[in-house]
Amino acid sequence: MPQSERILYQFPISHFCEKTRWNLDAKGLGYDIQNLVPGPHRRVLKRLAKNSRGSVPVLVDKGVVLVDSTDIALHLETANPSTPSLIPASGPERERVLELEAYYDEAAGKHVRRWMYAKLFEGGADLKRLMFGAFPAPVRLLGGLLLPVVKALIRRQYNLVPPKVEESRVKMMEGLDRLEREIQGDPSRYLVGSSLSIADITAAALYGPLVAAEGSPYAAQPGEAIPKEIAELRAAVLARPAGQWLLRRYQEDRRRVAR
Ligand SMILES: N[C@@H](CCC(=O)N[C@@H](CS)C(=O)NCC(=O)O)C(=O)O
Repeated sequence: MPQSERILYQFPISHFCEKTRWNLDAKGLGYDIQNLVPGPHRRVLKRLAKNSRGSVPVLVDKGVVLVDSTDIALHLETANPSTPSLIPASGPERERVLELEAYYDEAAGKHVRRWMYAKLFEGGADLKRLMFGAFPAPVRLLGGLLLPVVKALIRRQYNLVPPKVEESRVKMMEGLDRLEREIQGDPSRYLVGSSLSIADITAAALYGPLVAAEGSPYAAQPGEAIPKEIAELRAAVLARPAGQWLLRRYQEDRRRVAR
């Protein structure tokens, strides 16, 4: 199939988009990427889909428009039965996979994002590179100029106020505690059954910014200054079985490098 029949609309920095890229890669499906600029992206998405929520990832698969990473995963599974299965077709394993996927969308998706943005902002991280580094030079330039506006939008949209940021840290840690219970402390185990599922992909991709595994879009660049609170929490997480599990999923199951 020509790749342009499947197009992923995304932000390069978004961990929900990393979840969908990993989902597509694990199923061996080709796709083109259309990077969007945060802010103006909403107008592009509205043109694509009446039911747009304004969020990415959005996948257009042979004319079918899917506006949420969970719906994308379900669609890819039914539309491509001969590719590796990431969601069991039926039974209790399917229920467990879908329950864990929904749980990590929240515990890791929403809460990692809020905590990370808050600490990146406070710690003076190079947001221009993180948010716009993958764009062509003119967009990078414009992104740099618009950065204060983009930061204000993020602050408001994700409610980056101290009590919420602290609540998110607690929820992220609860998610890691649950991960350790599910894998019984063994970083070599998958969350459900004996093979990779969308539950593993969801947890590993959405905790991605926190652990910054090699091969993830969040891997540290040479000479990059990492805000102190992020460096400290990252080290504490990597010292735990859950952190080792997250690294292993990238090392062993993420076959394609970040883009
Ligand atoms: N439930 C959605 C969440 C996606 C999401 O929150 N995407 C963020 C980027 S990480 C986004 O597009 N934010 C911009 C916006 O909503 O305007 C999914 O699973 O696809």
